Amino acid sequence: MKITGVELRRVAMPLVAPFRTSFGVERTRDVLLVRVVTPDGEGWGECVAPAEPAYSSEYADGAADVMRRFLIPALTALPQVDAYAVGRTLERFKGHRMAKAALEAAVLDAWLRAAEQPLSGFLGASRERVPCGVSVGIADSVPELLDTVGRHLDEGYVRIKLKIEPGWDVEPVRAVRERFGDIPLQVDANAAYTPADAPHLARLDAFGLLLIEQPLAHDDLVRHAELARRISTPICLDESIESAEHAAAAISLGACSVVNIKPGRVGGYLEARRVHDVCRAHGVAVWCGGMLETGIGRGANVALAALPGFTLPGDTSASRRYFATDLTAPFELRDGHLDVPAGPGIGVEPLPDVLDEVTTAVEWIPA
Ligand code: OSB
Ligand code: MG
Repeated sequence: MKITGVELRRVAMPLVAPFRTSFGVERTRDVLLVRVVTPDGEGWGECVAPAEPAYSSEYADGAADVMRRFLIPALTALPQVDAYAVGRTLERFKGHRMAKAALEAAVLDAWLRAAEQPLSGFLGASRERVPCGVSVGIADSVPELLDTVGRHLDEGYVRIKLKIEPGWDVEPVRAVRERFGDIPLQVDANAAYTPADAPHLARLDAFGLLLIEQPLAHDDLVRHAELARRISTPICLDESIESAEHAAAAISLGACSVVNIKPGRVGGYLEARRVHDVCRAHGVAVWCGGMLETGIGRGANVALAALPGFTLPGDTSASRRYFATDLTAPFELRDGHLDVPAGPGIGVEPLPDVLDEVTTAVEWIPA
């Protein structure tokens, strides 16, 4: 397969409600989509880099820049490309994992469509539907939070994740436990705490949480390991794990006992599968994280979440939790689960009318 050219497309996707975390508030997703065109067909990828470099160092304009300057020319120069060639070819460029992941996803989609194979089967999925959790942002008040959580439980979500930060942690967790009892509950700090907060974080031990996600800085595996010895809530890493090597290091240090896998954060679905394999070999549970994806990224995430090591519900929520109108046919929750797309490639494609309506910019980069 030879690449004819790559389209970079920006779409503005208003969220149904603002999403607040310890690192900022998101109201509209400004998504960078990648369309890879080949003589054998085309493929789509979604770049999860947010508008601002506040979750990690990547941001959408930066991802578009590194793609058009370096990554895309390296790929279009290849006489032949397949999904494995993408990572190999781009390896000499440091970092920029979200940008690389989006290109690899689009090539994977085109390549698997040409071979008429679904992504789930290619990755080694063992299920046709996946259980879904929902990530609940920091609220303005506890009553408002309880309303939101109650609504999600009524919709059928099988696990609730609360975003926390200093000043919004023990109180909301206690309120959710008191109102909703023994539901599967976990929290995500997005690196908002320091090692000095260990005694405070130990107060969460009383609530029987499934896990606490990324309490400390992304580059501090050693002190996550120290914290793990001081609290009984299992530590899950998100921002700290950018590759299978990071996962192996974190496990051998005792820095985590659970890993959140986001394909964008680790540089693509092939590396995401390697992270899964390393964790599974060590008996470390994994689950599929999310970055408020449209249906394009969601379809691929749901395929990944169907692998056998994904033993905890993911942040793979239904389309309507994010958008009034998704880019693809909507993903709908049935009995707390999403169906894994069965069609070739990622199994979904943008609806042309919706795509036209939300597009803010298009750029064609020929080979
Ligand atoms: O830390 O998991 C995170 C969204 C954007 C950036 C980081 C995170 C999140 C979420 C939402 O928690 C997950 C989702 O529903 O897509
Ligand atoms: Mg997280």
